[in-house]
Amino acid sequence: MVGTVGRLFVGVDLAADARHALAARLADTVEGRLPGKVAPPPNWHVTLRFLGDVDQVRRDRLLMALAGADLGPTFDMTLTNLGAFPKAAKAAVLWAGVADGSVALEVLASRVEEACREAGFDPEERPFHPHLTLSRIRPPQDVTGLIRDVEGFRIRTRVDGVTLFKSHLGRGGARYEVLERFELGVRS
Ligand code: 2AM
Repeated sequence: MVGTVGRLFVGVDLAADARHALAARLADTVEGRLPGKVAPPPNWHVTLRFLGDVDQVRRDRLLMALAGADLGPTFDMTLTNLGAFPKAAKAAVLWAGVADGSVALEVLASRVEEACREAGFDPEERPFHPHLTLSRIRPPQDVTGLIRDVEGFRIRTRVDGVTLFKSHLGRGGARYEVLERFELGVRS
């Protein structure tokens, strides 16, 4: 794409205490046993809208649209239990799920989607499944036992902003650069 500024997505960054709590839970239960390409804790986030390669004009329009959007109030979400896409018996993506707060996240994702459309992006057709990716597994594996071993945690954390990230893909794995953060509960 001409004039691309990179591969962008909008997500919810995880607060440091929740990041530490989840890392501790994994260390206590399945240390060293996560299969596939494991996402390091600094990379953990919940994607609200993946944009792919974006040109400068649309990036700037999106920054304006998100800055001017009413993204709604802050809210709490609870990270709980692991799951897998497409299914635990043949997992390609291992994730931590969202319990309380998943409806609020869905509403937030739809507000972000509105801003994306305002900025000229095509509508997102895929349904929103809030999740926090822990590992990408090729070829897929059965993670049923592993999911069971981690079960039973609840990590409550506040969602108070959304972040526009730039994804840098490299041989050492992905790195996510924060381009801009937009606070919830603030109307500009
Ligand atoms: P994932 O966590 O489910 O893999 C940065 O790559 C973020 O954008 C990740 O959270 C990833 O979701 C998401 N992402 C990457 N490629 C995507 C695609 N083609 N469609 C939707 N989401 C994608």
